[in-house]
Amino acid sequence: MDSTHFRTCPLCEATCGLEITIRDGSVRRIRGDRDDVFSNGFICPKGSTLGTLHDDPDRLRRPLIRRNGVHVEVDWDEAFAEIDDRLVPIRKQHGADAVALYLGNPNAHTIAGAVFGRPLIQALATHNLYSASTVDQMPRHVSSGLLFGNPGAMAVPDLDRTEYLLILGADPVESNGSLCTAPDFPGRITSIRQRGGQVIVVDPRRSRTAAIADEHLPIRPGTDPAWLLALIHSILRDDAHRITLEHTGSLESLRSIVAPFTPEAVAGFCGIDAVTTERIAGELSDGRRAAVYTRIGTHTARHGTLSSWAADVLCLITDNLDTVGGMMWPNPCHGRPEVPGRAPGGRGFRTGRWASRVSEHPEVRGELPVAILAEEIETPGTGQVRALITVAGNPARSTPDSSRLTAAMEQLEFMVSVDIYLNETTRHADVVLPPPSSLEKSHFDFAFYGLSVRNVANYSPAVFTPDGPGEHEILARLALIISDHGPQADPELIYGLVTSTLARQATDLPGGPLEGRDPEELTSSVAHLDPPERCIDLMVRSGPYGDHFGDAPDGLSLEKLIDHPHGIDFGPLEPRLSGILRTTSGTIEVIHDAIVDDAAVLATSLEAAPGEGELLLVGRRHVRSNNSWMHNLDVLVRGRERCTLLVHPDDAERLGLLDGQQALVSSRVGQVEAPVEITDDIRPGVVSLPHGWGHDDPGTRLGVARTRPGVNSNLLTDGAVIDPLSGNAALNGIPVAIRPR
Ligand SMILES: Nc1nc2c(c(=O)[nH]1)N[C@H]1C(S)=C(S)[C@@H](COP(=O)(O)OP(=O)(O)OC[C@H]3O[C@@H](n4cnc5c(=O)[nH]c(N)nc54)[C@H](O)[C@@H]3O)O[C@H]1N2
Ligand SMILES: Nc1nc2c(c(=O)[nH]1)N[C@H]1C(S)=C(S)[C@@H](COP(=O)(O)OP(=O)(O)OC[C@H]3O[C@@H](n4cnc5c(=O)[nH]c(N)nc54)[C@H](O)[C@@H]3O)O[C@H]1N2
Ligand code: SF4
Ligand SMILES: [Mo]
Repeated sequence: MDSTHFRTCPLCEATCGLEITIRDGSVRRIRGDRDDVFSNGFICPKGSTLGTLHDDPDRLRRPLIRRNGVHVEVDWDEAFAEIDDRLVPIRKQHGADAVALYLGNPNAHTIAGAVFGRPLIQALATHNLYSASTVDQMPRHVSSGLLFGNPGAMAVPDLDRTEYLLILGADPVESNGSLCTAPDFPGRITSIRQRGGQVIVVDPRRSRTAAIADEHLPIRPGTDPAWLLALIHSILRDDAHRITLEHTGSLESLRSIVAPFTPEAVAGFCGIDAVTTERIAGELSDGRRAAVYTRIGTHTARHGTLSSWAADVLCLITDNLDTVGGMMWPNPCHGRPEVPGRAPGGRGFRTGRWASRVSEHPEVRGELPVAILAEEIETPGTGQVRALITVAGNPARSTPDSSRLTAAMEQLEFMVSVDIYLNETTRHADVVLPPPSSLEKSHFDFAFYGLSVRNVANYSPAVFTPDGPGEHEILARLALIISDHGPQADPELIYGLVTSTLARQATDLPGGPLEGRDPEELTSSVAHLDPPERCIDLMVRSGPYGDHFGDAPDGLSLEKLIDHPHGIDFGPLEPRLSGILRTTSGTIEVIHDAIVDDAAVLATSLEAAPGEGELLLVGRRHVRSNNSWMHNLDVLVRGRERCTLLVHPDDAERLGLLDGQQALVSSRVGQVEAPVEITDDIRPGVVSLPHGWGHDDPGTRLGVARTRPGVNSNLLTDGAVIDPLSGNAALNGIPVAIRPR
């Protein structure tokens, strides 16, 4: 007997609906759910592999303990007891900072990561908190924090209504989009053109996204902020009479920030001529609905925050921020409901409340840059990192100068990893705790409904029953061990804490729909549910579309979500600036010393024209890959080698490289050997290697990945190059030298 299950794909940010057919306890077929209110049947090659992932014999089902260098399977009690025996004493003897935590990307895709990571962070109370955010989107949190006082409120392009989309450093045809949740992003780009709009892609490589756009501008890597400032410069010069910035003085200060960045001055630096820059500035400001979308290529750069800030300021001065077809903010169903009549504003945004011990990098959102984790492990002294917990992360492949971090991990006194594979990172762990597979977990996209191009919601129950603890229980038990409650403590202690906090947030919101209600009434009405579901129900019922625990009986609840397996659509985005503003002034705050100073630093490099023979390394993604961790599925890795070094024919000739030949690529920090793929899709002077490969380390359990290992591009990226405003690593525009092997 077949049974059919509908669920949201948890693998990337696109949140596609899947239709999963089960027969005799295993997955027969996965296809796109045609009735999904948001994805309408769209699926990519990864979405259909959830069954293969679930069945992968290398996926860990039982905890591992490393004994004499070899990982052996143990039962859950033994694994938690080992952590209690070895981790707690380190913390007691050397203090809270001696234990570091690294949270990887899939935490944004699990309920456990969204809700039960917080108690673990609180229990650890360490300054050594790291995550994939500082090799990813932290610049955009900071620019949103500076401009709107709200680092969580990152504006997204209103894809379905814009008439002009300027994309910098993103390749959504491969990645399916990021910080912009839009299933079938490629289709939505094509629709912009079909309704008469234009799409411009700025990328050193003619990506597949560039190939379906109206225009491709092959910019020199690392120079986007200069070009964006030149666009602002051009608009202020021509259209200043139309621009109203609320803060008197902002316009003059903005003018002085962009003064050095004339379209002429940046032309040689960026590789985009002044006429083109002036034209794009004109198109952005001629009154059409336009959005400026920046992503990985611009964020993972030395001036990532400045780029992200400039992109939003461009939209602000052209009346394309918080307007239909411009950059807008979603109103997620689990978010804080808007309170009518409440004055906009809040406590503002601050970084640098503390600094890292060795290089004194400021904290940002409670985190330190992951690029400095290695030095915090290596450098002796009070606060030295002696133990590490990783949850859903592979920093040995995803962070810069990873050979240094790998060596540092060997030096740790103790390491725990919560992960489904024994890979390049978790092989260093003394204890590995495997959560259930995706199909054994329920799913709800806490992270992505706040970044989505429509306001939607979908809840997916688990398809299979796990035979071990859920990921939320693993995190809860870790938090209890850290806080010295021991390995046998009841995780209900943590669940209770989490739900009562959520309930109190709802009942304490001044003017909110549940103000004055008894938080215990709320928690007891969800008490019969599983812990993740209690949180979902609490949040959506108190949220903007919620049933408000009886006050709005037709409103949203978990039950209603369960009744709608294809999701619920709350409609297109609506202007809501006052709902997201948390600046102390209650207005958008454009000018900040940190921005002024960083633009001045950038201005000094405009003079330095590209050197003769310059070679800059950039990354790329492929639709059949997902960061470092889906290379163990034969269906995804079979076929043509994808971990290749893209080289322009002119460079290949100059360097004496032949197509298919191995090349030695070296940077300040390391060297790799990769096969050359000659293509005029890449700008001369730029080479590209994807990240997340290099699966030939000893001691891993990745039988398929090992046969197609590829090389680790983060052996070349330089941990010393960090955006000082956000702590984000620069992973693109890395100077390299190349020679044939
Ligand atoms: N050079 C270069 N480096 C990059 C990038 C780049 O563009 N270029 N991109 C950066 C970006 S954007 C990111 S987000 C980071 C990613 O950095 P990481 O998050 O450190 O790396 P991932 O490869 O996503 O590893 C995810 C890990 O989670 C495990 N996992 C998968 N599903 C689950 C689950 O449900 N629960 C648990 N507990 N574990 C799970 C996988 O086995 C894997 O070990 O890499 C960054 N690194
Ligand atoms: N298939 C697949 N999908 C994924 C992932 C994956 O690994 N594989 N990872 C997921 C994650 S964690 C994330 S964060 C997103 C990322 O999603 P995207 O931001 O779309 O990331 P990429 O596809 O790497 O595209 C980055 C582009 O930036 C270009 N670039 C490099 N340097 C520069 C520069 O200096 N300036 C400009 N303008 N462009 C530059 C590169 O050539 C590349 O085409 O994708 C997510 N989706
Ligand atoms: S695009 Fe992303 S969410 Fe959609 S099926 Fe592919 S991996 Fe899953
Ligand atoms: Mo990412």
